[in-house]
Amino acid sequence: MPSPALIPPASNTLAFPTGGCSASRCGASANQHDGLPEETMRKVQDHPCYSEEAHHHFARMHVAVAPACNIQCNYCNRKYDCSNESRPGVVSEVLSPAQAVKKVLAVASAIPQMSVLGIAGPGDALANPTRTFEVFAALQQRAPDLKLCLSTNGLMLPEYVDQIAAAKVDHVTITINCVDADIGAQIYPWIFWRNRRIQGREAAEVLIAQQQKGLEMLVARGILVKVNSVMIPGINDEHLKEVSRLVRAKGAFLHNVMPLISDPAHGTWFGLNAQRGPTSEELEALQDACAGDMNMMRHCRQCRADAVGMLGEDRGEEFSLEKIESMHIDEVAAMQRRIALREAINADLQTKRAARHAQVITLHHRAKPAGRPVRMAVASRGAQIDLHFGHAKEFMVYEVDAAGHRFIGIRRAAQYCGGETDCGEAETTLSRTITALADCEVLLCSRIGIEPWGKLEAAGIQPNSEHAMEAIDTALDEVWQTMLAQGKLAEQARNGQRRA
Ligand code: CLF
Ligand code: SF4
Repeated sequence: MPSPALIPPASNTLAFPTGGCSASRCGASANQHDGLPEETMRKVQDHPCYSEEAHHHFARMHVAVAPACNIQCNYCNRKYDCSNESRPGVVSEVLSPAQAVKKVLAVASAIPQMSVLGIAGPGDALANPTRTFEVFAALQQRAPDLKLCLSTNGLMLPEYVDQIAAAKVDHVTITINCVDADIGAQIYPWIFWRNRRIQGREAAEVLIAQQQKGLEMLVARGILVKVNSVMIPGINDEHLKEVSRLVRAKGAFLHNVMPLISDPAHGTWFGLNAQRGPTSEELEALQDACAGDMNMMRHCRQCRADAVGMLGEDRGEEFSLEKIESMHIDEVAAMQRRIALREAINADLQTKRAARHAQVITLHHRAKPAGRPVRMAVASRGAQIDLHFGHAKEFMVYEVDAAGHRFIGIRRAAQYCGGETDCGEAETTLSRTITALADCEVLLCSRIGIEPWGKLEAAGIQPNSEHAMEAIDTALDEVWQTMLAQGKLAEQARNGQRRA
């Protein structure tokens, strides 16, 4: 249990409606945005991590300027990027601040959807404050339309909150894995604090106190805070519900519960000691349990510290230092292009949101709509169904019913069709994908081969490529309506295939 001092007074709470649409359940994106104060909406609407809707339309990039770290997490091996925000086992090349600024301006001129620049490693952004703030200061001057974002373990946060606010950083992620020092001692073997290394429970106590103080100070300054938590079965899984309640009460905007990825090949303490990560069912169940108190992020891709592009894609190779040297960049023209595109996308989304809301209100005033919810998996690069089944590395899973659709999460699958892959390997990959999508009844993609089609169908997952290149939200609703009209959605649960 946290000490009573950690429980905040109610007045500390930043107003955030958990369900703006009181009529019924809208699509997740509609729910998330409805009723937000205008200023918050402005900060969220084109940030791909803070808005599930925005992640289909806007890109982010990270610059790896922060190599050092001031704590040790048992799921981290310092050869790799910070696992608090990155997929373990990934190595990013460290840039100098000047190289980083150059790269940001090059990427932002080539990808007009880019709306956010984040610093998330490869160590901790605030263990490298000079480098981190140098990048932010330069971009504030040269690309002021970009949102600035940073991710930290929180140890040094209280010391830098004023500098963060002065740098116009609107979004901060703090990784908070616990609010109980006994649990913390199982996750953090040591921290480096006031010029000495401290260990065990004492280390966890300091870290937790700093994280909580930093969270309160950021909220008091109107900075949006996302809390990342790594779910470690048997250590903090049950406890994260309490973490969620507490950070919500203190005004955090969003909670991102990420799975521990534990592999002996990564050489982490947890990996070498057979600490397992959660299954996708366990992760989704915890996210659902936390969602009662908190707005949950479910579309995190555990990006690299040098990620470039839409969430889920990595275009880093297009922007090597060598390549950007030869690029011609007109910073002002590029900024104008970004601003114009952003305005057009946001106006379009606003219109769609209003239409969805009107539809939900209409449904609410009719008799309870018939038809059970259906889970559908989608292969996509962004907002449309534009990906071949065999090229998808991941699938977005939605639950669809008469009131709209709700984003459930990302299911990773190795690519079925790798070109060079032999058939035996492809077979294994397909079986893994079928297992990962076992709770889905429909799979939407732009194309699919006959063989995987047959195997998916035999497993009770109906492939559908009729909606290729259509918007995901429209296609989901149309497929559900078609199933309803075909009499497939009687209220009883589907043939034992559903997980929950
Ligand atoms: Fe980067 Fe993080 Fe900012 Fe996003 S990522 S610093 S908040 S701009 Fe996003 Fe990537 Fe998940 Fe992070 S999907 S790992 S949550
Ligand atoms: Fe590794 Fe990040 Fe933890 Fe530091 S904060 S030990 S870089 S996971």
